[in-house]
Amino acid sequence: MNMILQAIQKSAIRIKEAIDVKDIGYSQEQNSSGETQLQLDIQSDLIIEEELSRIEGVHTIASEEKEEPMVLNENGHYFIAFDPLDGSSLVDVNLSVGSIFGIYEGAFTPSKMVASCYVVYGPRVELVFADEHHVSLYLLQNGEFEFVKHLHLNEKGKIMAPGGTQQYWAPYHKAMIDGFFTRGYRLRYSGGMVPDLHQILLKGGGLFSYPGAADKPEGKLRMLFEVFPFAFIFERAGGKAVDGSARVLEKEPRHVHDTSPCFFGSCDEVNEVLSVYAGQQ
Ligand code: AFP
Repeated sequence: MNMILQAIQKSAIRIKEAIDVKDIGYSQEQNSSGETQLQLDIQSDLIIEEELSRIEGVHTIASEEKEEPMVLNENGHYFIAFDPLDGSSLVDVNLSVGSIFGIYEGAFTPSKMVASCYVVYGPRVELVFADEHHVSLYLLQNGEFEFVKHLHLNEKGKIMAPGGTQQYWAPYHKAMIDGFFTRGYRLRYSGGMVPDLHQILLKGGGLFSYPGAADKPEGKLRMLFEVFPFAFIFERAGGKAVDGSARVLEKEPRHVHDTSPCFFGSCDEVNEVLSVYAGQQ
């Protein structure tokens, strides 16, 4: 597992360098050698693939940037699913983005998940790694990720990150979100799930929601690449992660790119989601 964490740290440093170059995002320009310049999220995908393919213990990888999983080592036993650069559209407007990893033993199924990790590329580069025992925060300092502290969620928070297109929200969902704001919760939504969930974790609580809605009944966020890794982290930090009626880690995607409605947060807020949604069943 240490080799995987080191490979993720090396990838993060290389992706940060890629983000910092002048020509970013959706350029299709040709460089001086006549090669087409790659988009940042595809560049990030290749960086991670390169670093993970050096580890014999990694059997299969799956990327949000690729249609199908890729077998690297038949003798390996780790299965790693990742979103190389979530929110890449935000780089152009200089907002924080992130990389997300879910680490499994033997198969891409929540019951086989043994660790998860994400990196935030913001004013600083931070990494959060969760295993069975801890949720640990690391800060990139002088080319090294230094351990900072273990993260825990309080029972209740103060911030709200409500995703999805409001005009398509179910009326009971809108009433619930309005209810939180009426009780003084602060709006903290950037459009990037990594910095938004990172803020809730570091501030000790609150609620991130991306519900099913009229335009996207199954939500927008992908179970394997986005939802399961954060669910693993939030549960180990003492919070909850549900789809409105059940733990998201009890779901089985039929296809690697399947999405799910999702709610992450401290217990008090997620319990309110469960009771509001139960009233609609
Ligand atoms: P992009 O990768 O297309 O920028 O989407 C980012 C994201 O996957 C996630 O990070 C956000 O929470 C969510 O989508 C934002 O979705 P909306 O734009 O519908 O609010």
